[in-house]
Amino acid sequence: MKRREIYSDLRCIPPVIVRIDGRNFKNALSRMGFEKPYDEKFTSAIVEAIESFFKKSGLSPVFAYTFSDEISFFFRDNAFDGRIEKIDSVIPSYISSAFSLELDPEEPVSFDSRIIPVHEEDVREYLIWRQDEAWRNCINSYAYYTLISEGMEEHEAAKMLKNKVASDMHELLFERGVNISKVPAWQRRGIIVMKKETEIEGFNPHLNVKTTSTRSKVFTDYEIPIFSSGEGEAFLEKLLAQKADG
Ligand SMILES: Nc1nc2c(ncn2[C@@H]2O[C@H](COP(=O)(O)OP(=O)(O)OP(=O)(O)O)[C@@H](O)[C@H]2O)c(=O)[nH]1
Ligand SMILES: [Mg+2]
Repeated sequence: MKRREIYSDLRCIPPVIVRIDGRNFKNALSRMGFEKPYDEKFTSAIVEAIESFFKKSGLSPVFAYTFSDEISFFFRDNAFDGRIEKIDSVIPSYISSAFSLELDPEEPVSFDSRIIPVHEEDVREYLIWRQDEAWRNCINSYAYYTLISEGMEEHEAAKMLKNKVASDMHELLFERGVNISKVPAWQRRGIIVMKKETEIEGFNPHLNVKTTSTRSKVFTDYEIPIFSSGEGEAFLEKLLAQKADG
């Protein structure tokens, strides 16, 4: 029977990005009563799940980028010897279980998973692409739920927004008192979770000397820059200079 496990030798070569996405979260999050378009409790639970992954999964992503119900992890090391089945099952299942324990153990959730092989120099382009999607998603969902809150039917709101460009939606929202450029940065640009090395000052009583050691701490950044800007370029340069494990 073992020889029938025909996919178990499929492997990828690092570096890779693993992107997971909540399955059917539109309905699942509605059922759980989360606020629309953005709910802080939902986003906190996603961030807690990612932080737990960094601390306890035994895997060492360089960073994670998240918005809405998706998370991208960047790996430089050869997690699970590159075995596709392992990567695509263990990572989403860890996040599903951490997320459910954090939020509502009565509501099981699942995430799909895909692996994107990249070169180090592709990471910026990848992140710019996902952040553009975060922004599109932000402006779209604010416009959609603002129309719904005015009493418009779902299909009418969807029809009204179809084929509208970002500047039209900006205008539509502004007329209704929502300044989209002033909503929290994490909603417009997404969130980065990473390990950060910090210097710890100590004291060695035997030698009677001050000591310094480095520890890595998981750090979540809710105020990230626009990746395609100059500030964003400097931010990513620093982010990618981080070691995978420390
Ligand atoms: N209420 C609420 N919904 C959210 C929030 N963040 C993301 N979502 C929902 O998550 C969905 C994510 O989009 P998709 O991944 O394309 O949709 P999905 O329903 O998860 O469907 P599949 O991923 O194809 O299984 C959005 O449509 C939103 O409805 C939030 O903070 N609050
Ligand atoms: Mg989804």
